[in-house]
Amino acid sequence: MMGGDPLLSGFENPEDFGFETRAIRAGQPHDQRTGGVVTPISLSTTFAQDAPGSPKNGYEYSRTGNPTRHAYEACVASLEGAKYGFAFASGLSAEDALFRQLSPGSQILLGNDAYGGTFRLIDSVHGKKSGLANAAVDLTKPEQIEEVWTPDTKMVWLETPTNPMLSVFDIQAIAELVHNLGGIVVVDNTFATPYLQQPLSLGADVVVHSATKYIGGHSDVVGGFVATNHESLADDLVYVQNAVGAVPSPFDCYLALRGVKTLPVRMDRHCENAQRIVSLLKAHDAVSQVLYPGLAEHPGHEIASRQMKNFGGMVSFRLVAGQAAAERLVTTTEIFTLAESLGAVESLIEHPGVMTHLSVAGSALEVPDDLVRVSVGIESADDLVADLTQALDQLA
Ligand code: P1T
Repeated sequence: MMGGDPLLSGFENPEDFGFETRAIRAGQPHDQRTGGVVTPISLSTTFAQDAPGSPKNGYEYSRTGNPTRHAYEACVASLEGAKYGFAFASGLSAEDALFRQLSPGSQILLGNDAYGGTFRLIDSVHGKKSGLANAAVDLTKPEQIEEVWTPDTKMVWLETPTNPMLSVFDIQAIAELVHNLGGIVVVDNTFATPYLQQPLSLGADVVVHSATKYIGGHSDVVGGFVATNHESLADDLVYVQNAVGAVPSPFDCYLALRGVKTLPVRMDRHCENAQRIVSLLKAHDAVSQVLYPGLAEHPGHEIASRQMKNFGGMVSFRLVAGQAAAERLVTTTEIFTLAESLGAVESLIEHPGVMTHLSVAGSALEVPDDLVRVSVGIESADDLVADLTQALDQLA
């Protein structure tokens, strides 16, 4: 999103409005021709020009720029408090655009818990094939960054809360330290969303999302997003977005834009329902440990209370009876559907060790095999509690 859509006007200063208003209106002024209040799905792949190289209204080719995509980019950038936002075809292609900014031989420091696909992209695609080095760091101890920092280290990549262990890292402390060392900090804000956490305001340089999750919110669109306030990085990102071409379709942008309008109300309910699930899990004998930043005993609780508005809809837990129990439990729920992904209205349950995090097996990011992760949806909390209770009771 470099500049607005000249055909749309109004709501030019989204920063004057609250988050909930921006979620519905930022980047989405009424259509001047029809008065339509919903951003049109702009399907045209190409746009008429007045003279060679002089597009009529700033658009020339839909990979380079598309009105529906620009509306969506302006909206999510505004929610992240960013000047620049770029939509990608998936979370991983958004991440890829950032890794492409680093020259071969550079090193990325990575939190020691992250989505398995992110690790695979860093370690296998950009590591073994394109010469980027990586090292995993326990970012709950930011001082460890200094210990492993080399002249080639350029970027610290972190999720907070992390997927799937729900660890919490202090964005402000890490950003200060990394800036002193001359690097940049990227925060994957997928679990928290901009409603609960604003990494750029805490000093992060870049925010990345799997928009497939809470931003879309309905399990019907795969997408990714990058937001930043750095102009030169924005120039490089817009270049890669066009030159590589991993852009979402206009319909995907429409779905994500439609989904993000309800992000605040969905997140409030996700957090409430997660709290109910956490209480159930804490009280159940089959559960050995509950991982949720909202718990007072969570090691990151104090940081999360400071840097998040609430604790989110993701909950992980470990089972007394180990891996077999975890694999059985995930097949005995009815409302919690056994599936990968997260962040949508429906509740999902999964076994990270053999599903979303299989690609970290044997690495510093390996996850315990007795771990179960739930994405708590916005169904009736009573139904969710009853469903998980009957499944846990079967383990007795
Ligand atoms: O799936 P995709 O839209 O490409 O996004 C990748 C991604 C990036 N970052 C985080 C924190 C993620 O959780 C994901 C995708 N995660 C899952 C599919 C999952 O079930 O954990």
